[in-house]
Amino acid sequence: EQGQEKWPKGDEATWKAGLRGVDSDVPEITKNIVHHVQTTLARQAYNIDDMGAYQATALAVREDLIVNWNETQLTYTKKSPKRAYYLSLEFLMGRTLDNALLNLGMKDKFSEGVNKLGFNMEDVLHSERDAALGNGGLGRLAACYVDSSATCELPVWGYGLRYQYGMFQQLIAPDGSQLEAPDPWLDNSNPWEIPRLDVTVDVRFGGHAEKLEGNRGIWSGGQEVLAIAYDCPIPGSDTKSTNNIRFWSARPRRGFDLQSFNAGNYERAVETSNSAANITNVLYPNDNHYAGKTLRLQQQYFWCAASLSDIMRRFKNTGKDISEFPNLVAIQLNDTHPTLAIPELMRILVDEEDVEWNAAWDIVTRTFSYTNHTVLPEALEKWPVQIFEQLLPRHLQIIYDLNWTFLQAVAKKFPNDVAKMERMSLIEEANGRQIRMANLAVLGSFKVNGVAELHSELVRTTILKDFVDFYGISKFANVTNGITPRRWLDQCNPSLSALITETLGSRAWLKDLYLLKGLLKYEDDVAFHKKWAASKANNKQRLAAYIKSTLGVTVDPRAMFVIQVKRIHEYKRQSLNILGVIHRYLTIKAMTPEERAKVNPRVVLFAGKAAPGYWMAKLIIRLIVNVGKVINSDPDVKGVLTVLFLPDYSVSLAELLIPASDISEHISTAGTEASGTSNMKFCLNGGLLLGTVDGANIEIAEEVGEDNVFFFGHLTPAVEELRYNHRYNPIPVQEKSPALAAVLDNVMSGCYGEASIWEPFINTVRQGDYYLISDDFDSYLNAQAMVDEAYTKDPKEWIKKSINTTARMGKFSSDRAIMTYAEEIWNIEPVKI
Ligand code: B1H
Repeated sequence: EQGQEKWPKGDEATWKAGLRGVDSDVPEITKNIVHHVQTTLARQAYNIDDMGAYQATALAVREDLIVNWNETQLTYTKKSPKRAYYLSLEFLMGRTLDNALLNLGMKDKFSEGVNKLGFNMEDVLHSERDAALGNGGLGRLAACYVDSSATCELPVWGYGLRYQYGMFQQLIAPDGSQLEAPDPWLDNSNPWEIPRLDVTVDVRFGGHAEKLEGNRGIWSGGQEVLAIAYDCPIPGSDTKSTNNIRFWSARPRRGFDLQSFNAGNYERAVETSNSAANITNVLYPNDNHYAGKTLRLQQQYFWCAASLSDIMRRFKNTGKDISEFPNLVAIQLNDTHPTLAIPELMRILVDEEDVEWNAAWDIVTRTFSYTNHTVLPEALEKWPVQIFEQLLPRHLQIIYDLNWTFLQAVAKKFPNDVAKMERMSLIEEANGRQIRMANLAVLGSFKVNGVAELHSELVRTTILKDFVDFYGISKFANVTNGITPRRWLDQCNPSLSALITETLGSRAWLKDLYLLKGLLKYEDDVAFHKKWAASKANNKQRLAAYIKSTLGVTVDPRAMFVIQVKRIHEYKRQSLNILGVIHRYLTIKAMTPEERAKVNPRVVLFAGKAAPGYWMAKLIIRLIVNVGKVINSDPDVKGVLTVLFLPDYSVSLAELLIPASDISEHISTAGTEASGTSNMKFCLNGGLLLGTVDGANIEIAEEVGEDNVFFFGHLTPAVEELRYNHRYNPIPVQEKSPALAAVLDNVMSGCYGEASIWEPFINTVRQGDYYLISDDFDSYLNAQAMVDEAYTKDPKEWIKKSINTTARMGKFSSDRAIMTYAEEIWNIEPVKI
């Protein structure tokens, strides 16, 4: 193609023009890609593959990010506005290249260059590995929030940990069980990080703490670990404003454990230096569950200490008096994971900055605010005093001193209420002494927020009720979660994004999501309906092709796609979904061929990871996989029902799945899912919602209209009594729901594998049924029947619902959420770059 002499890749002239020292009119961008191929990667046209093209492109884009980053940071330094810091142990970033190209508005230009060099942009983009430094919703929320703060031009930095191993890779064994493999995501080097080998902090562990007069202390001895900063630029959309996430990595300190070296104990010294670097080795893979591992506490302190030292250093550079700290710094605690920052700031102020105790506490409590993300008791962090004492002796003293004053105030306000004092104390005295991190977070913060209206109300009336009585209601707020429409529509759903832009006449909706309301004008427009449906069909085909290539299974894109993707957890009730699928299967099998022909064909898709130690969640995965195997190979339901578990759910897989849904399921037991954020992503992409009256589902229904969502199940206030009845007046499943009883019997009949495998799961439903499967089952089936009817009876009406859903999702932009944090909690303002 390229002439007589076969040039190996793309356009020969373009490649040559890009080489060092050659003048040409090839666009700068293209030249820069060639430059990186040639000099950074030391490769050439004849030995470069998609991965190399990705790396060279990323390195070129990185330069633009860094230029904007520098300008942004210089502006902040010059203007020294109040800044906010988002402390999160998780940032679930996913891929960066596509997002950066779109936010910089340079995707077309780069695609052109990449094409000229003989590559396809889609393939290049897919060569990037996900950065999976998070478990699920909490970590992805942090990633959406940094995108929005850059887009809204707010001076916000994130602080996190640079885990060597992110979220594990999920494999499914032949018997359907989940297997976990490590995720060495840094193996190919990461073009999106800037190592700051000069930005370091010494972090102490162990040793001993002495108390001096006036609550001051001295902490010495133990071992010190070095924290090294890695910066990750976060571009805003259509602005120069480029923020930062600073990730800390642990290194042994130089000259570390000198005593051992000197004593000739080289091996011991090397061992301890290894243990120091271990701190940032791995992300703990638990979602909504507290594990209580010593290394996790080390991670938390390492990260808090490094971040606070960095924030303090930056504050001091302004030359302001320490009493001004809260006027220039706001720190958001993403759940209780960074709560140690509270006693750490006390320690810095009192022990190192010579601030008097009460003045220090005043500074602390005007700096921090805390977001609660769950009311599940098993997720609340409580650290055994014993572990704490070993690692952080000075912080334990500080916590005791804070608790002493605090409990006196409680006793004064509520005299003779010993039970209340016990509940509010920072120390739990039962089952070994433990430090209650949520209580400490509330004590040290000026604002506490939940993540959806219902959840914030539950926080106020259940787990933090005593604190509301004590502090008054105004300390407790709600900020409903949001998602970034850049990644979760523009990037993941190009066909719908293009249709919206064409229809509304501009891309302004990407930064003001309420503008989507403009689509309502076309809710009955036949031509628009056609385009809307074509986009959905296109996304379903794209997903079907992925399923074919990864699982070898053919699914019919004309079938209704039903999707439930999220962490596997009993409270999220993937179990209810799969039991409902079995009911559907048995129902279809009992039909005549004529009846079967009238059934709405469905493809039911599951994906999600179970925590490696969460045995029941893993059993549920195994059940889903095995039920799928039986159903997918049964000729009686061929073309009518397909059930698949897609392995290794990730941000990138979500970007493929979400645009392809006709309906998605968000079916947690009422009152258990704090917010949910994938519910917002599905609805933004025109998928309808089937769910319980829980979390942000409620606010989504308020916005899109209750006739456009499919609600079912008991409401939150009923849950407690139902659980009580399960314990003390149990009714057999057979009486409550014959349909469910038949499904459970069917599972125990052995057709999906031996009954003994499933028995432990089936027993949780038959006895105890903590998550109320039996109470909600019939209502769930009923909602599914309504879905079928709506989908098959009037396709026009369904598309109209879909358009309405997308058009009314404006509230759920993370721009709205982050502006609420900025205005109502942090008191910070946008800074023009
Ligand atoms: C959420 C967590 C969580 N809530 C502990 N809590 C973790 C708790 O590693 N840990 O110890 C990790 C994660 N994650 C989720 O937060 C909620 O379940 C969702 O409903 C919510 O949408 C999301 C963001 O607010």
